[in-house]
Amino acid sequence: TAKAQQKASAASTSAMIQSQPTLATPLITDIAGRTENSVSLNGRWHYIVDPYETGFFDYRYKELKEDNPAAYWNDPAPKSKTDLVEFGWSDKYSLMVPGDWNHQKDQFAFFEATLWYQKSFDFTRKLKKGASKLFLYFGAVNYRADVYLNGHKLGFHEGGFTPFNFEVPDSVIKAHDNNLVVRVNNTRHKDDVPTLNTDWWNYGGITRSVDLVELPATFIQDYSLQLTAPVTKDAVITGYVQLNQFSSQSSAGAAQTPKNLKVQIPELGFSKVFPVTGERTAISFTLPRLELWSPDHPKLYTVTLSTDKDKLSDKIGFRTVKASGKQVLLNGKPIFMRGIAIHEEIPSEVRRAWSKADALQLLGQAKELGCNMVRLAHYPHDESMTRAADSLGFLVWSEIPVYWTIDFTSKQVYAKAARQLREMITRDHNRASIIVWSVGNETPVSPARTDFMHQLIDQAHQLDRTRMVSAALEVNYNSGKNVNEIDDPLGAYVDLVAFNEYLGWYGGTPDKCRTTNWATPYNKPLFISETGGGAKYGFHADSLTRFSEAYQVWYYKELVSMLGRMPDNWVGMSPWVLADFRSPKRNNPVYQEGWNRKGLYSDKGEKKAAFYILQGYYNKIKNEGH
Ligand code: GCB
Repeated sequence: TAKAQQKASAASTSAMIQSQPTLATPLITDIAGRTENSVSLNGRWHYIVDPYETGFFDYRYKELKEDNPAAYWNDPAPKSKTDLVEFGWSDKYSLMVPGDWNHQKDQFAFFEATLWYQKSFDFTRKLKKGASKLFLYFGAVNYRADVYLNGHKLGFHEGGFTPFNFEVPDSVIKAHDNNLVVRVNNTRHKDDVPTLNTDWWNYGGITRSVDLVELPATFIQDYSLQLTAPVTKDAVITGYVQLNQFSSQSSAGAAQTPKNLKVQIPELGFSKVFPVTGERTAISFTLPRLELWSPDHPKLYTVTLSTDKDKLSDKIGFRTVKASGKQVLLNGKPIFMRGIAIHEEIPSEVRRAWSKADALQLLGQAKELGCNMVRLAHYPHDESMTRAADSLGFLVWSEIPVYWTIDFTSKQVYAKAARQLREMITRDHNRASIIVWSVGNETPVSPARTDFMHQLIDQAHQLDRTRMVSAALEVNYNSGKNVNEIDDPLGAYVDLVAFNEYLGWYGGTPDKCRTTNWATPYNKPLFISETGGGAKYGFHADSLTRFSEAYQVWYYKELVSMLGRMPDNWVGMSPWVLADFRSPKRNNPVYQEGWNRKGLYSDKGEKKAAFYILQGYYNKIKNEGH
């Protein structure tokens, strides 16, 4: 069929793009657990602002050859005093990594172009040369990164919110004065993911950590350990451990491949050895007396994986989650999601969040609101966020930035979306907190879009069969009907039918909620992935006045009474949004000034009056046992 063909060609496009040598090598899971052999490259980096791409193209706008001395990735030191050099690095021009460039200097507030980063570093090998591999790992760079070490191009990566790594050849690294240069470009393009138009700030730069990681030649590339079933008797854990390379016993490289893999959970006195059966070894074992992970009891176990060559540790929580009929079952019991949507931003400092401290601040605010769930909108957040959610006991919705009107007819765009999906899942598929992978937000219904989204859903299911897959759908909430049906055709493929509604904010006033009801024809759990209205903190007027705190209070009060009439498959919500956030689309000069004001916290962290309405509601339903 046409669909199958489209599917096959999308898959082969993505396979082709993946195998291009200039792209990142397969992602390594659990860089956080590899600290022993890794060197952080965070800190001050030099920069050059290059809106004309002078460091990349010659004056005829042809890409500079790798060894051209005018290319910014090469050493700018003149060889003799007659040499003409028109670029260089100076401490006078430096930026912190990680960190978006926008907040670091006023001149970069609106910058959307190319900026080059440079760092010199020394490197002391810890493992034996020839018996180890070296990788450069980037937590995220928005949007495109071209990475050069000592004049040699390691590769490039596109996508601003997912990690990537490049192998560093032994021939390239030096003991002293390594010259690492990254060309970062955050220009928006129609055929990127996200596309030209979003309701958030396009922060640019090396926004997450950079590490140089040394691993044994044969190392543990990826693993997944999940509680499968049953949860009442002995817990069954299944999954896999994947090595970066495997040589069958008959081939020449046999000596490279470890024979066994060991899985240990010291706290449970568990230790088991599995024979390595290929690049990916299936793992299955039972654990008596396992304490399950849940928001009320976010129990994590230190799990150690080792071969005779490699060893790593991770902190993993074990739980099951699935959509079943009208409910979402966590560890076999129905759960209700008291959620909130969060952007990856520290609004008081007008910057991207990235650190553990940032994650604790945002999740701490969500805790105070009474939440047990967060929707990480609209792109994967830093790994410190999902790790903090694991340890604090939040359920997490994690999403790729397939947002609004990306080009659903393009195979290249599909490949970009699919790669980000794979990177998101590979990084975080051992986080107990994550219960939903979302493949997008408010995508406009059309046959091309539904095929595109359906393929992403299939791919997410293939990559991870242990979690729900969803997408935030749109619904016409101004239809005037008293039952609004969430009947988007994508509902047939998602596990959780999720929709955004702004009844009483976009069009009409909140009293519209009094006559509106919600339903879906799909026999699946129903989730409100967004709802909210704006208010400027400290603006007090009557409740009919837009942007007043009283209007937002009214919105939330009407919402709460409407929720009393939700159908019995309603399993929770994540209102929009935790805190005011920067958006170039919000230009009311009195109340917005470049901020989306739908936060329950202001940009300074003050609680708006509506905060207490939602908090009161969450506390009430929690006390009722939800
Ligand atoms: C939405 C979008 C979200 C916007 C929000 C708004 O539906 O999903 O990204 O920020 O509405 O405030 O309009």
